[in-house]
Amino acid sequence: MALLILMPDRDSNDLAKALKKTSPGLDIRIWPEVGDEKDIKYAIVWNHPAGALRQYPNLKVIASYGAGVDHIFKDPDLPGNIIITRLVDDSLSRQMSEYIAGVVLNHRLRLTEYREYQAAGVWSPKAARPGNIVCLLGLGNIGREVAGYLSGLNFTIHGWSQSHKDIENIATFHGDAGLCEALGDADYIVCLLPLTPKTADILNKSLFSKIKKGAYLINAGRGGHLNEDDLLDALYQGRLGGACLDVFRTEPLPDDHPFWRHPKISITPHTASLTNIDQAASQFHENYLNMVNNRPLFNRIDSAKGY
Ligand code: NDP
Ligand code: OXD
Repeated sequence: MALLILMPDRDSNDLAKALKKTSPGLDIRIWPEVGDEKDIKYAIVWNHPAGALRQYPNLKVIASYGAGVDHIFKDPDLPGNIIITRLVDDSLSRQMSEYIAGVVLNHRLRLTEYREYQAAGVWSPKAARPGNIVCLLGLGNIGREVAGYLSGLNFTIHGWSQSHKDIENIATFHGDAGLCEALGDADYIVCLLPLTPKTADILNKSLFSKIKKGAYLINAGRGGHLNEDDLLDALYQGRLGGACLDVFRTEPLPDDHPFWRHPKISITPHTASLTNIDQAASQFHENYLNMVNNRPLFNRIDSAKGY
């Protein structure tokens, strides 16, 4: 019985080392040096090639090397009847909270603007931007933590989710009917949704038509949430005052992409919140043992919902 690491664009050796530290006896195979394919029962994946998971006839569990699982579901040739899990950990939520707070405060305090004035030798004091309402699209493990962090900084939080939520100090909204109200008069719109057929392209012309004029967009969910042409249009029309994007339809962002040089767009290279290898290794190991001992696995995905 063996565990496979299948992450073509990540350093698999670091994860293998962390797993070995937790469990020296574990039989770990690093793709593409898989050995006997029949041995593989548990696969840790990130951006695996489509169809690759079909090759393991005894595969029982696919574990995402991150919080998101869209990279798994986009494989049209995924084997059926398999348990899919994802990472849920404090470190992911904490990093995201700091990232979102950093971006919001940077915009509110005009820090990037002053850097530009500095480059031009201009002394131009201005008051901080007044807006302090943040609308979080997604109130899951990460969204809820971000909400608490920002409300501790005295921001007013609106949160939107699929199902009804009751969270202290947050105005909550849910479902299609609640979206318009959640966006309402928000100064910052933050996407922390999973990418599913229902949320794909959600940051589009129709949503931008419902927001407060000049609001600031932060997308740390997935590139597939954003209609890129609609964003460019909304920035040009002034519907949006600016945007900070961490995730993109194509990553790395292609050299000739218009976002690179857009004066109202800030870019970070999918680093809002990075998987902590040691925490991940300990979760994978625990769930691997759950599988071996026929115990229920934690952080399972509901395949019908897609997250
Ligand atoms: P969760 O599954 O815990 O939460 C998802 C949230 O989105 C839930 O509140 C859910 O509602 C809501 N949601 C899902 N579908 C809809 C819908 N159709 N309409 C309204 N709300 C919806 O995920 P996490 O919080 O752990 O992670 C969220 C995403 O963040 C990940 O999927 C990933 O894409 C992204 N991410 C990005 C990172 C980065 O570095 N940029 C790092 C880590 C994650 P409900 O609660 O009712 O189910
Ligand atoms: C994740 C990510 O989903 O890093 O964990 O995007």
